[in-house]
Amino acid sequence: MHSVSEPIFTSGFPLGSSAGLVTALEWLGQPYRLTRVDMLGEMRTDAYERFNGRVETPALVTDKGDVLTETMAIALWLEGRDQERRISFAPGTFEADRMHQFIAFLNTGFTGAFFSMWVALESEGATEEYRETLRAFGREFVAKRHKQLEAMMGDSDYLIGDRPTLADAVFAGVARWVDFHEAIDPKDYARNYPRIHALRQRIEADPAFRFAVAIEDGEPVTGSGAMKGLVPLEDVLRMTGALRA
Ligand SMILES: N[C@@H](CCC(=O)N[C@@H](CS)C(=O)NCC(=O)O)C(=O)O
Repeated sequence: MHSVSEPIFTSGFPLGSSAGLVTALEWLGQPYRLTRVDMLGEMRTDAYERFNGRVETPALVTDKGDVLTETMAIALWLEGRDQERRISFAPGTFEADRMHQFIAFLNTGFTGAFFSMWVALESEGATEEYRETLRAFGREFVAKRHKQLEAMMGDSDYLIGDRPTLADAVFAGVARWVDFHEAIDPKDYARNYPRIHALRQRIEADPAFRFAVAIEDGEPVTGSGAMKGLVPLEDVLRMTGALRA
């Protein structure tokens, strides 16, 4: 592995959960770079599989050149570098424990609830009946997880207290999937999940999240200034030893 000057994080598109941690990187304000990953195209290569054996985003190349995958591991890596506690809380506090609890729920039960809907979309050759079964299963689970998350939330502006943290970032990356999959009737969304609805509106209007989405969409954008440049995926694969040519 080669040492790199700043950590490099993936922005997986379309609609990657990575947008959540890009938002967190913007809130954190420490120098980083991004590499855009087309999950429907350039992610499907042997080199990418050597980079991340699960063939997924997100992934982080640390400042030491190591490759770290899995949302929760990357969130913990960021937390460890957040000495000013911009996006996390002091270790050992109840707020820190609550933040971990939210991140764990969001990254497992909440994210997983959409799984069958992604399968319905992507399974080639499936019958319409099979797809509808998957979608119906997904709608049921998405509603269940929304109900549970709504009950876990308090009346503060963000998931824990009055400022955004890593938990809100992880939330923002996946909460938008509900629209894409039409998993919950828009009429029911604000009425049944008012806290979730309000949190989404707050974060989706935040310049950090808007930056993350613009990067996903390939639009020229500056952001907070912490993002020091886009690196072609090929360069990232080469510098990590995944591309051997
Ligand atoms: N457990 C992983 C899951 C990551 C994940 O599901 N990534 C999705 C995008 S949000 C992906 O890469 N999907 C492509 C695929 O599965 O083919 C994590 O939390 O980081």
